[in-house]
Amino acid sequence: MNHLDPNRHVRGESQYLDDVPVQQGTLYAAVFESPLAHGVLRSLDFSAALLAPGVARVLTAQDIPGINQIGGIVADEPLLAEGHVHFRGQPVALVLARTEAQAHAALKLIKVEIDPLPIITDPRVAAAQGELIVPPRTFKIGDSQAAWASCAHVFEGVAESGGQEHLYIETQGAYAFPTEMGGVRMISSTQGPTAVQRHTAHVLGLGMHQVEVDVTRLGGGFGGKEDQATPWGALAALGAFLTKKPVKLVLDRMADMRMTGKRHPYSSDFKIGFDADLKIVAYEVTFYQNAGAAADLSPAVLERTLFHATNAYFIPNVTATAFSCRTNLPPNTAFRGFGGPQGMFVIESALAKAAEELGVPASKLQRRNLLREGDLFSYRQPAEMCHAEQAWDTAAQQFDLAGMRAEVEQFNQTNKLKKKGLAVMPICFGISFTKTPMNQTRALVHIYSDGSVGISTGAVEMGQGVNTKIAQVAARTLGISISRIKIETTNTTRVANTSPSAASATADLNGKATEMACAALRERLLRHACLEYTLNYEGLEIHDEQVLAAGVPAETNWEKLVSSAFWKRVALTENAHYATPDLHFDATTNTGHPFAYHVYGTALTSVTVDCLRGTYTVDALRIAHDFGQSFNPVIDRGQIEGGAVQGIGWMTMEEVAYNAEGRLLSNSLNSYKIPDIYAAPRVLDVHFLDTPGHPKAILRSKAVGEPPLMYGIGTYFALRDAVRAFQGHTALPFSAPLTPEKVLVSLYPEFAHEPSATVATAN
Ligand code: LUZ
Ligand code: MOS
Repeated sequence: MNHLDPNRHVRGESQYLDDVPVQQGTLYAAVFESPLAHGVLRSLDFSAALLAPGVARVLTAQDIPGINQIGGIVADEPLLAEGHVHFRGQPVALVLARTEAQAHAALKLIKVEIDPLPIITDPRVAAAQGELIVPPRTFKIGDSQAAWASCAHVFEGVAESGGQEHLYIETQGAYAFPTEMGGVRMISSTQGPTAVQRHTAHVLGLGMHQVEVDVTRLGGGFGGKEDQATPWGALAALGAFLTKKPVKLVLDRMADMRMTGKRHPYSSDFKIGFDADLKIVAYEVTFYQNAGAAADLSPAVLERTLFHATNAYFIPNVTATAFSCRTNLPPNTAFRGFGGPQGMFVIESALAKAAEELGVPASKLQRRNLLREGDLFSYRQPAEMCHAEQAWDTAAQQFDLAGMRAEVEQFNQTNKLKKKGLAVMPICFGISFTKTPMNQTRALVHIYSDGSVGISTGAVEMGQGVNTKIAQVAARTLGISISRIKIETTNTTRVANTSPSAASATADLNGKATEMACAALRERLLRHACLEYTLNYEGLEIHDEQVLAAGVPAETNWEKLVSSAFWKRVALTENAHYATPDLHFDATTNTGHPFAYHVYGTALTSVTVDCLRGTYTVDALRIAHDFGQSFNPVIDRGQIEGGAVQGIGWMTMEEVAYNAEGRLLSNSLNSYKIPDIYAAPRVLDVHFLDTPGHPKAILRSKAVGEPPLMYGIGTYFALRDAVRAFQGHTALPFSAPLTPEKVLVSLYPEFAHEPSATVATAN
């Protein structure tokens, strides 16, 4: 079974937001952004813009009929700036014009006066000034403070990881239409149709029933459209509501890069202690998250950092504290892994530091401290059906870790100007929204009287293949061919109150709801078949084996059965609700059972560094991954490959750079580089671990969206290994991304200057 969509994509038949035929009378919107990162909004003069060719209206906060607020977890984010501006790129006004070019031309005629205020871009500076989004959180198990005394070895350090631009191929946008009842209907490129609906309703002062959001598919999301599709949807809807004309708003690439948030950069302090056997006794870590100028999803991202602070290791004494720090940057947001990768980078740095100081391979410390069945995480959920050691040992055997290591050492002994490095990266990632109530969804399944089937769920297709998986689940459960099944658009009027397609949980949640609805329909059809064909079987339990045994006439098929059920007035539509069972979490004690299950795996990474130029190649990435019982190995392998390469990008070449004024320097693809085919690993092997899967995973096929991103962290440590092989094992800072520029400086620390922004300036 392949992914159902790529043939259509390649032929250009797939419809994205910008492919929707434009209705006559459509107005195009362009956003006027704050040119300063912090200040008091003194005046806004758009009189000249109003007179410009084609301009229909200019909207500001004063035009909002409902409330000027789109904050989710914290109500701290206006749709359009009012009184103050808090980041460069913050939406201040919306121009509506007859063409896109006219709308953009009019932006240049708007004059704004802002009294500047001090700008903070560093999370530690923000924390020192008490600029926190929410109060700090601490996850604690055991007593790390008391444990230091019993440690044979203690190491401390600092680790920093950078931001990451989502760079979905389709930029943010929405197309809104006024409806006859005074509401709006819109097409939005969002992972969270309900979030767009809810906030738009608030902004317009309407009930949610007056706002319909429809999503066919996205050209990528990666978390960037979990919360941050909302402003563009609400702005387009505001325009349509006020002008009674269709309004289309699509961000161009540079506007998208400037105005939207990214992965959160973190700066963290760690302290780790071992006993004489090199078992980890205690770990203390403090995370400073750069949240940007508003909460967005930062508190939830912060929480997942704490959940994953110990990665795949068992540590009996942990104190992990996290600060969400308010800075004058665009609000940072969800990005594949959702804070988990940032937490894992720090524990891996701590282990690397310990290994370097002790003079032992990091892999020895890593392997010795892997989670085992029943071990408790700091939040008191036990590791159940734990495959951490199995993943490690399988990877080591399957891919000959010892042989890879020997090859690296051999190479390094015989080469002076090129060095190889190696790292092992185990992962453990919790599956479920950490906010328990979000783990629910619904599926609406229609069987049409001709036997064809239409399915609506809360799942948004963004290239990850969730529609294919849902169709497979339905085909299996109903016992029909996939060609009879259509997955409908994601629409708030068919499936309401949905969680975003996020947290790797979309196929599990919506697949389970689909399975439930299809199972109910199948049961009903079997019951009908018994009545039709086996009336003599009194008191028959309705199971398909028995129905078959009961001798359904050979000429009966699915179409005939459905048709006869219809004529007997049997209901052929079913709506099922699925909520992941047995989840709970107490945010006052930070304990509970927040995850349905965990996903495990191990990656081996080898790299070669050119020690004259600082450039490098990833020679091999070899992964043993816990898929459970994959029912679509093509899609699942694709997720592992794509996620791992995206993680390598975050750790190596993707450098989000702002200057001290809060201006994005890496504002285009000239200055922001993501991995291309040349940067991808030369060899990328994926081994499917033999694991049973989990009953809470759809058809026992475990979630695959986010976990593989963290394999990319191994590349950072492999590069570090190679650099140290060259320059004689001096201390290096733990600072990602490890760009070629940084590698070069690390190779020749004696020539290092103060680090400066390494990217080209903006145009
Ligand atoms: N979104 C969210 C997420 O709201 N809660 C989560 O736990 C989560 N995890 C990963 C990605 N998105
Ligand atoms: Mo996501 S980071 O699961 O939208």
